[in-house]
Amino acid sequence: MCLPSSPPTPTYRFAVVMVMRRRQPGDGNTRLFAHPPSSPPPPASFAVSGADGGKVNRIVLSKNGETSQYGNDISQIALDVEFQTKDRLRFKIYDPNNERFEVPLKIESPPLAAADTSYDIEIVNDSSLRFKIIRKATGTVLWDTSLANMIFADQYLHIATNVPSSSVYGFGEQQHPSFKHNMDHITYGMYTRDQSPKMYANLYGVHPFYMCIENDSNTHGVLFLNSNAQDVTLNPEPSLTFRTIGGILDFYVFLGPTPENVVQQYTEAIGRPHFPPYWSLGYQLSRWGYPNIDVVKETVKRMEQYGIPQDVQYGDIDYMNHRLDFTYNKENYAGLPEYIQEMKKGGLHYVIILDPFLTKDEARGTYRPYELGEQLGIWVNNSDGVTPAAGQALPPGYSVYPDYLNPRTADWWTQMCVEFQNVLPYDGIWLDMNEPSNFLNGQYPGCAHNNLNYPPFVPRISDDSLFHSTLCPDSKTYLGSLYNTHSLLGWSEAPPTFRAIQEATGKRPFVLSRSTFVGNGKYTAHWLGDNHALWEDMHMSIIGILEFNLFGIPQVGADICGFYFDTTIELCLRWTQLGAFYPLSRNHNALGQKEQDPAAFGIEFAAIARSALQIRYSLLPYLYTLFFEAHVFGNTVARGLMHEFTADPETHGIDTAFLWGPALMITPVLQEATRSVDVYFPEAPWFDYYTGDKIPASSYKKYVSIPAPLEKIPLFIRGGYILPTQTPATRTARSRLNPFELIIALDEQGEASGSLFWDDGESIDTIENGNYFLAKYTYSEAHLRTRIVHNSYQGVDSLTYDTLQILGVTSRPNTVLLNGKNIRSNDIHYQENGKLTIHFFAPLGEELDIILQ
Ligand code: MIG
Repeated sequence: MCLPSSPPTPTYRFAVVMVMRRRQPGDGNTRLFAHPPSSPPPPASFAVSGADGGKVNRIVLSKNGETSQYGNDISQIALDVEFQTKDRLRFKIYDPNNERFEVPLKIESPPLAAADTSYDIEIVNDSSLRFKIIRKATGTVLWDTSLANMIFADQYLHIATNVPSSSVYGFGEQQHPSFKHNMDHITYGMYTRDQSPKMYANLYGVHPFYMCIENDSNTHGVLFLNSNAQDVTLNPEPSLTFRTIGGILDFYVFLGPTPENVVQQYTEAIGRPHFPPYWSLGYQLSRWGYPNIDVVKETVKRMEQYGIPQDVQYGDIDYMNHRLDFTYNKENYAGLPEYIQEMKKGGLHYVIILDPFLTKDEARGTYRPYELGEQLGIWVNNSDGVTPAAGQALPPGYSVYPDYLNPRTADWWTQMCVEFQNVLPYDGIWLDMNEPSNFLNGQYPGCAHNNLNYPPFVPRISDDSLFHSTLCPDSKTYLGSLYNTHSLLGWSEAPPTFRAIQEATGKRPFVLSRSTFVGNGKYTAHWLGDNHALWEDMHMSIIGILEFNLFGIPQVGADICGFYFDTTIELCLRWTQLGAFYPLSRNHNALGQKEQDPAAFGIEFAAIARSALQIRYSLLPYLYTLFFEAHVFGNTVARGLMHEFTADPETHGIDTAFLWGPALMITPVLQEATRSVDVYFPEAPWFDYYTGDKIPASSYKKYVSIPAPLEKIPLFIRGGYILPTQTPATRTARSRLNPFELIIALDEQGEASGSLFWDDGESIDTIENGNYFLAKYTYSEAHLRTRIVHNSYQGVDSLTYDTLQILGVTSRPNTVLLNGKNIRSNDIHYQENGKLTIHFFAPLGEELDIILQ
């Protein structure tokens, strides 16, 4: 078998010179042998050491062929295979004689090799030196590469592998037409870039992570931990070809076997998503180009007048003075601090934008953030390592770039943000332009001709340039040349910003970042960048949201109604309905475009927007519980249908619908002038969210046309689940005090289960400190029971339940007992479609016992 790769015929070989093998608990079933048995015996130097302890299998390879295409081949390289956990394997190919750049992301792994691993490795000592990773349970080969065909040169590293199926997802950040990848020789570049989403182009973040559903529906994931400019090609064999221009080949494989397990294992390694403040799950309103504070006030006011839910108002660069970080415009935005205080009283939160560049050209003595930073010497420097790199960005004059990889920079930034809280009492921070963006190509006076700025090979990235709209790769950061660290700058801005909000507000941070890298979800949310007000972009947003859930950044959304271009009423209406179900629900608009907040189009539009957002607000207890599970267990929040119905291949290609957790299916209208949606119903009981009607079993595994008049986004609840909800309000501060309801959607056995996580919504580390409430609900044999798993949040004492909605009930019960007492029959409503509504009153903090007889 021949591996598809480019170049197809390698001009060199590696030979095994040594295998070091250490015995370990997991050894029992691990194969490391020459295969096929008929192959010639290994060379004398091929030896297996029998030392005990340790968890690394090491093979050292030496090159015995010709120089590869781009020269500077490393003559000896090592492959370390680490059995990190039962379901996680790491293999790392590096230069054992010289240190090369490695991504500074700490992935913890136990000191001893894992026992009873779900994987095997196999190395075939023939001329192609195949290295395979095998799922033990099924024998499926998850990874299959020829080490002999690999290229490991100083500025060109190339490795290819067969993958067991073409249901491949992930790799970011790019825009592409389907969630499930097209594998017809498609190449994705990865290098952070200020780039409005454009098909196949490398965008703001870098996530070299993919997930693959094997043919028997087991699923695995793979991280290629590398931050250099790189690309990956998806080939029809199916296979993948990775090319990068630096660092090492460092791979982590996650065995799943379900898609959710893969993401749990991935986020266990790279860091679990942060737990967002409750208010940040409310509706967020933003725009670039509020000319002054009065327009902001009018906008907020008309939202209130129409009763449209809103929790967050943003300040884009308009609030700044001269677009300078840590300033505000005292003319156009006079009174902003007072207005923020007023918003807070009304339950609104204010999030400010900050950019990762500071002008060096303000008059001396007037711009302290720059002057202090200059004194501390904390900027990204030119190649000399001493003079600051000066680009041109939003502020007037030339700007310098904080090198957040430097701990002193991080401290300075934290301090600046904390001090600025005394000026503008913001609640959250929006990190823009942190790719980092520069309006020049390279800093002043341009990039020198050397092998960092002009490497022999440039991966498939826009403009074939490493410095287009950013700084020169030979610039120096704390951890070395930007050549290696460019895609990590935005990532490194996240922790000090997170810390700053904690220090400044004493509350749980909300940070929204444009540039992201592996592990960003621990600190930030993400929005999908500068999209366009086009129907196509609305569809693409679903793909982006599902992908970022795979990347461990579940709090993600796109600019609702579109950033560039003027939106249209119908598009904005449909997008508001869809956006009501983004994990991060934010309407944002570009400078110069006409207004598009949901109160801008008059009363009819406002009513429809209000009803969609009221559904969101009523479901927030369910959404918040999903975020709790994401933070603690690493689950996704928004997930593709294939996460839940992996064995149904039809779901693998669906990206026009998605789920919140396991139980709520969202099926938006994505086309103009369309009043129905073709909904695919995987095999499960489904109930219409609005009516409680049960979808007939004859519709399972079929596309069914569901009416979707303008005022409605079709939604379905999956039988077997219990969703906690709450009467909505226009602010979460108020909705959080309202009565709770349980929606109990029964499965075919008449059973359902679910849970509710609750806390004060804003304190730091409530989960870690145990200051929360957690209830589990189970319903079976017409009997609902609550088990309070944890009850240490006093705020629960004033909260109540007032309604149960049970879907899929076969007949009207004669009596309903609540903790042994009859519920008045007036409070029990049964509909012919099997929806039973029960009104009652019970404290949230006490266990419920409800029996239908
Ligand atoms: O050069 O701050 O993606 O959301 O409105 C534009 C102004 C800089 C880009 C962000 C966009 C934001 C805009 N920013």
